[in-house]
Amino acid sequence: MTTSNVQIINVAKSLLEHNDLAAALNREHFTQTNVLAVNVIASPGAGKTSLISKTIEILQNKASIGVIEGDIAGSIDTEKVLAAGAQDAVQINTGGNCHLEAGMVKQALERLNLDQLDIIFVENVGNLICPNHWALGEHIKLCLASSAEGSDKPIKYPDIFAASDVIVLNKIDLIEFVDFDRDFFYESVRALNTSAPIFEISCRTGEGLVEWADWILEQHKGL
Ligand SMILES: Nc1nc2c(ncn2[C@@H]2O[C@H](COP(=O)(O)OP(=O)(O)OP(=O)(O)O)[C@@H](O)[C@H]2O)c(=O)[nH]1
Ligand SMILES: [Mg+2]
Ligand SMILES: [Zn+2]
Repeated sequence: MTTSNVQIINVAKSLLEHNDLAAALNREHFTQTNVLAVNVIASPGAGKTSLISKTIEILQNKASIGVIEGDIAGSIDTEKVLAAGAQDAVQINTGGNCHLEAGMVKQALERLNLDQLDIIFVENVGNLICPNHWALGEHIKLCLASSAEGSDKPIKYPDIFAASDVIVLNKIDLIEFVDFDRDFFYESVRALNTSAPIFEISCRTGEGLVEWADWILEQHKGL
């Protein structure tokens, strides 16, 4: 059987191209309103909501922070960031989708007053794989790892570590309990990404959080 006349529609490619266009519009919207957009990507439970909440608390007198929360279901994380002092927050329930897409963020932006915000954190669905391929219009792609997941994550999920603008290692208070090999982690990250700053933090003890918060504030000023 010959396949020369078979027409193939590459759905995945066309969906991603469509997403990239929507992401570019979101990004323009963020930039025009002087809002720094941060796409927070990590596996489930690494500490995304904890990092966002702590950052809001530390920057409470320095920056007005909004949050877009992406979850399969529920609004627990939105309640947490509002309790931490977020200026505004919107929950997206993806209904099963394992990543956020630019169109979802566009809908969330219609509910937020960007003129009142300096920084928006978008907490992506817990997943180190496909969120990397779906641009949201962010200025900064943040890869959050935690010591409890093990030091081999950069080796196993190289794409997200390679593509990120900043890497945050959370739960450093647990390093000694979970046999996290810090040197191996750094070597693996640097083999993939030579330029992204790496911050070590603990949302439990507060270690490293002020340095991280200062850096993100500087990124807003540099927009
Ligand atoms: N020991 C320790 N626990 C932490 C730290 N940061 C977060 N946790 C705990 O880790 C658990 C998950 O934290 P979350 O901030 O909810 O993680 P998440 O990435 O938002 O989780 P999902 O939204 O469910 O994917 C919670 O029980 C936190 O209290 C830390 O630095 N050290
Ligand atoms: Mg969360
Ligand atoms: Zn996905």
